[in-house]
Amino acid sequence: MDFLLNVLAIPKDDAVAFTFFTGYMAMMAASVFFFFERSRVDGKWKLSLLVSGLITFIAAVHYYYMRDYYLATGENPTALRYIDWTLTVPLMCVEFYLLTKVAGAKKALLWKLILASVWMLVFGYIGEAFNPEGGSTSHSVMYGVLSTLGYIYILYTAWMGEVAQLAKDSNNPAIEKSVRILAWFVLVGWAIYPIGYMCMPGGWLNTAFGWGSSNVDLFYNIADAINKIGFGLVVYSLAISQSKPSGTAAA
Ligand SMILES: *C/C=C(C)/C=C/C=C(C)/C=C/C1=C(C)CCCC1(C)C
Repeated sequence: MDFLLNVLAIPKDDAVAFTFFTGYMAMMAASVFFFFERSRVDGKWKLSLLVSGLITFIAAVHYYYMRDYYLATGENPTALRYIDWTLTVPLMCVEFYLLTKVAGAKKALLWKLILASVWMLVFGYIGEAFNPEGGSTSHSVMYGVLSTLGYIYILYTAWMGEVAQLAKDSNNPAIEKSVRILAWFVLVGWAIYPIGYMCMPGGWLNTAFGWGSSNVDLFYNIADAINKIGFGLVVYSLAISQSKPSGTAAA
């Protein structure tokens, strides 16, 4: 084990570095899986699977660099993190849109979700990147709250708003169920991110429990693996269940 950690340049007691490495591996493996399985689903599902693979692939590339950045500086790779999210969170909105398109989802819905996610991320970035030296509680709370407004909008849309309504109108129990599972991911899985955010200097969990800023990355890395791969797998199993079986003739 020591030798392995040496080869990977991961300090022995550094759980954060370890999650950067395993996160990278998991995202890469998931991408290969989604890209290959794309050929097994019916035409109308291929775009959804491509998007699933792009989400994990974009994350994999960022994890490769974030891991290096973290090992070299010992600091949070905040800019890389937010570039990753600014690309991948809107793509997760695209997944909602593609699933509800069968019930007539309009482009306007997609843009509203994308706008809300960009809102959420811009204020989250300001909160983290411009946190004054030593940390400021008022700064982190103010931008955390602003960011949360965008999060609540997405949450509302997925559970009670347009997305939920369209899923119902699809008259397809499988689509309704999948949209509901994705909504659960947004409610539970996405809620891990604000926990990480509050570990930065001056954040509530930092001042209350002394949780240091390396926990920011720990929470973000765990949340990313759950949400990005989880979202993709939900879409994948729906697509497989709605596709005609093929290749039985060869048996
Ligand atoms: C693949 C990446 C995903 C799904 C990232 C999601 C990020 C969030 C839901 C972040 C939310 C935040 C708040 C609700 C408040 C504090 C600042 C953020 C940006 C961490």
